[in-house]
Amino acid sequence: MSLTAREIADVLIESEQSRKGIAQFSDEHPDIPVETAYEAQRLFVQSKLDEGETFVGWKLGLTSRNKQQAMGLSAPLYGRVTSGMLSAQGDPVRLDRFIHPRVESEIAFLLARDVGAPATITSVLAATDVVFGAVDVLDSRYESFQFTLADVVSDNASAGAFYLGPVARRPDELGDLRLLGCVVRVDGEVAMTAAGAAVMGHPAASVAWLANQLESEGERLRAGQLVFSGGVTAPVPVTSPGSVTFEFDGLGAIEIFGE
Ligand code: OOG
Ligand code: MG
Repeated sequence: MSLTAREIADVLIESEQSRKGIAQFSDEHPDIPVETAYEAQRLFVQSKLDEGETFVGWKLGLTSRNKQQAMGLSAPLYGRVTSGMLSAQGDPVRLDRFIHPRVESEIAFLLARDVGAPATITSVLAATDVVFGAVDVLDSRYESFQFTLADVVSDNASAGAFYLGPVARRPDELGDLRLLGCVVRVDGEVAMTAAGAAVMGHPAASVAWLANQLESEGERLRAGQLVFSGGVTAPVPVTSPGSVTFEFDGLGAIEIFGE
């Protein structure tokens, strides 16, 4: 018997609330269609909106080879971001609020205008108000932190929390986003380095992919929405004690610590 989107969403909602990891749905149900998974994601996120959170935007997943290799999946996907996921600078990642959090660097776009299809790097940049360096705190509800595309789509692209960096700049002030460098330090030591081009050749290409994808589903990327364009670097587990610092060229630094 195949699972319905409602059944999948209810298991994920319970897992997130109880902070208990679950087995991947694909273990028993390898054929869940991706459309069912997106509907499960919508219901999972709707449960947060029903509790008073607001919808703030989108997150892209698996848009860089660094991420695709780390997770063993090659197709991009999207998830939804709500107000309760936004953390303030200096807030610790509370280890008792998550199952097994990991952090990764991202480039975030705040849109000044809607982005219709066909979207391109140029149309995304023209519609962008400002760009931030950002951190995606992933927390897969799957106990193994492994998943198929349908599993991770249902699980809202492992969304846990997000941090925006201290500096917001217009794309034309930043220069070429492909060359925007990011240095990741774990406990002070340089652990990874990458540049914006790691994300689909240009981070705005990932936002364009999302705009085109949403339009094909009868939705639209809207003015005022925030878009996290996907991990530039591979994820790093959050520990206590321990710190992970993300330095972005021209966009400041974000320091993450577990507590
Ligand atoms: C899935 C979510 C992917 C990204 O930026 O690639 C993602 C995961 O890696 O858990 O957020
Ligand atoms: Mg991410």
